[in-house]
Formats: sequence, C-alpha cells, structure tokens
Amino acid sequence: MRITAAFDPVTRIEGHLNIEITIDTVNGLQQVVDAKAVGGLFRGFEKLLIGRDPRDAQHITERICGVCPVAHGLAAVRALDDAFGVSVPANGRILRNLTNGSNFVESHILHFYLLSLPDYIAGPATAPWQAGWDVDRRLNSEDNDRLMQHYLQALTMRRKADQMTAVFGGRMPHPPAFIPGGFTANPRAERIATFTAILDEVIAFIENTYLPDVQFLAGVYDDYQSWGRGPGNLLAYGAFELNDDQTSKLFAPGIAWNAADVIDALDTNAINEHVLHSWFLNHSPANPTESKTEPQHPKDGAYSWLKAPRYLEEPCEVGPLARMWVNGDYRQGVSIMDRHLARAHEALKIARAIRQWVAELTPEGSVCNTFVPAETAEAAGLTEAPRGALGHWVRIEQSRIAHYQVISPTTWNVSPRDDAGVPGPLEQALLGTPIENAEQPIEIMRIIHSFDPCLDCATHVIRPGRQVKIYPVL
Ligand code: NFE
Repeated sequence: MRITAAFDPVTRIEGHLNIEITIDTVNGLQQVVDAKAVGGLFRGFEKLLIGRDPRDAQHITERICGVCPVAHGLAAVRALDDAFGVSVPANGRILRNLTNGSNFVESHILHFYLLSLPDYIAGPATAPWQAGWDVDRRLNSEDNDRLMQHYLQALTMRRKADQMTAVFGGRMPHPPAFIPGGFTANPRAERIATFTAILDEVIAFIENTYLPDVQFLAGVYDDYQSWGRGPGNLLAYGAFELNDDQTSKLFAPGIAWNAADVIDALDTNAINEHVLHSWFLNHSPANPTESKTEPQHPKDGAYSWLKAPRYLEEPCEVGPLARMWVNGDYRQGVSIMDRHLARAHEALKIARAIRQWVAELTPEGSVCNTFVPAETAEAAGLTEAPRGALGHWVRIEQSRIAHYQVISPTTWNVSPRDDAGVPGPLEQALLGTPIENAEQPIEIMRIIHSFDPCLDCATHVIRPGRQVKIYPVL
C-alpha cells in the first residue's frame, strides 16, 4: 500500500521542519520512495542587514540562532577582519577558539542526549517523552535506566559547557565579545581558572559517559550503520585557527567526493545557490557573493524556504562527520550511527584541544588589534558551526552593508531539490530506507535526527503586514 505522510513539525530538532514522505513496497520491501524536506519559514536576515554599519553584523547575525550564535558571530567578524584588513593577536585568536569550541561541545552533548536518545530509549510516562512511538526498543531495562541517568547528567553538563562559553564570551546565548581584530574579554587568571575547572568536568563526562554511550548504542543498532547515507559528498570549510597567520587549523578545509579518502582543496567559487524549488524569485545558480534573497510565495514547483547550496553543482553533507572525514579522524562510513560516532569523537577532540589552547593564553595580554572600517570592501567569513560549514559573505559600499549572504550548515544538509531536480542530502538519505511499521516509521526520525538539523539557522518567521517578528521557540 502506498502511503504519503507529512511530519509537521518534526520534533526534537532546532526550529521548524516539515518532512513529506511516500512509503511504498518495492521488490517486496516496504521503503521510502520519495522525500521532501520543507523549511517552512522565511529567514530574511540578509535583507535586514542592508544599509547597516558593517560593525553591527556580528551582533545581528548571532540572533539567527540561540544554539550556535557563537559561530555566526565568528563568521561575521572573520569577514570583517578581511574587509578591514586587520589581523588578530594570539590571545584574540585563542579566545575565539575557546568560545566557539565550548559551544561545539555543549551542542554535541545537547544533540545526543536531548534530541536523539529519546528515539532509542523509553522514558517516563510524561512530556516530553509521551506521546512517543514505542517501537524498535532494543535495550534491556538496566541499559535503558543507565542511559536515562546519563540524559539527566547531560542537562547539567550542557549548562556547564555554556558557562565556559560565557566565561570569556560574556554570556550565552549571543556572546557580545566578538569584534573585528579580535575579542573584547581579557583572559585574567581567575577567568582561566574558572574555565579550566569546568573544562576538566566536561572532558571527564565526554570520555567516561558520552563517547561510551554512543559506542554502546551504535553496537546495539549496528544495522543503523547501513542506513541514512545520502550523497556521501563531505564538505568542510575548516575552523579553529592554530597560528596567527591562520594557515593551520584544527580542522582543515576540503571535500571528499562519495566518501573517498582523497580530499580535494576547497574553492569557494564552486559554491552556488539554486532556487528553482525554493520560495525565491528565480535566478540562475549564483555564488553567495552575488545571489539574491527575494522571497516569492507561492511559486509553482517550490516547496521550501531553504535555498539549495551546491558545490560544483553537487549536494554535499556538512557537519561533524564531514569535518572528521576530511581530516582523517573518522572514516568508518556515512550513516545514522556514523554521524553520532563522529560527533562524539569530535567533541572529545575539541575538548582536548581547548585544554591546550587555554595554556597558550597570555593573561592580561593584548586581545584585539585596532582597525579602520573600510568604506568599500568585499569579503567572506568562513568557519565551522557545530552542525557544519558556515559562511557569511559581505559587500560594503559607502561604509554600509550593500549585500549580505549567509549559508548555514542546515541549508546544505536539508536543502530541497536543485535546478537539476537532484534532492538534497537529507532527502537522499531518506530514500530507500526500509520501514518496518508505516504507522510509526521511527527510522525516518532517526535519520533526520542524525543530521542534527537547525531550521532556526536556515529560516525565521516574518509576518508581512505586521510590525512584529516571531522567533521559533526551541
Ligand atoms: Ni541553529 Fe547552526 C549550527 C548554524 S545550523 S544551530 O551549528 O549556522 O544551520
């Protein structure tokens, strides 16, 4: 029997996503035969930046999302560093890394325990655990209880990791400390001591609890290392600069085609945004230095507010697995469980790097260089957010922002079909998935959650004709 269903909204993600799927029996196997990822809200941040002082960009774009504001602040100031021709002193570079890194660690813990684990374990008979699908539970009660306890611990560890972000960032979410040329907080000795004490607890949690839990779950659901693959093209912009000329990074940029071991160099000229199936005025595929954000709704053939970014016109997956793959840290496969495993290994890699970086701070040393705002400039700020490659593109004319484009990680992963009709990475990952129970297709949720989508980053609410803007509730 052919069934068409919509998951609207998909829960336990950030923001609002609607997935439309068709399930049918092919060659005797009930499976997903069509999938559409629908980002239902218009973001429009690019439009409200036009005409602003460029120095507002990091503060405004941090408001794109409360989960990964740090990466947006960082991408914005990286673009402005370039536009204003200002270098960043060692302390500024390290403080940016510490603040972004602690946000990664927090976000990965949040994702596994709060957003994904409820797909696998049975919780108490109360919200947010009920009403839930009670299918394909494979854990005995002892293992289930242990993971439930770790879920509760994760609430505390998340808060502590957020405290780390706030020690130097000033607050979390939306730390105001990112500025062109560096950072605003001084790494005073007592701040370093506070940060380090929390870091030790967080590292112990990742080593002793988070990573072992993911490895345990991947063992129980080992068939989930065969599902949810997608195109297998893994793209990273790179992040966490290790030297002052910013040539060496903890995560180098690059792209692996079809999950190969060969890594191609990144060329941002190869990035184009397609809009044929998105609610934007049609234009040819365009690089973010040029592409427009002109909404058009309704529009024939369109079904999402997300554009379709493509690299050399191919869909690409971004995120922890892409970063770890490109850097040779994790190459077991591309699947639901591989995403969880790569994310947990990445959390440990970053947390251990943070420990080294703190020791490299010079207390009371310079944290930023002075700059003169450019009257005319064009620049890009590329970095990594917890969910993957993040880019901000800015053009400044007469000292004001004339053009701004953001491509967030979820726009890569959850993109709709491109101009050639090729589905986005999540859409492709869903196709062909065997479905045991079409009334409770838990397999769909597990695939979606493995990408850790954030539609907040990709879309925001605007209500034309009303003077209010409404942000999706997390
Ligand atoms: Ni709203 Fe984000 C991250 C960014 S995902 S969480 O990580 O940018 O699109």
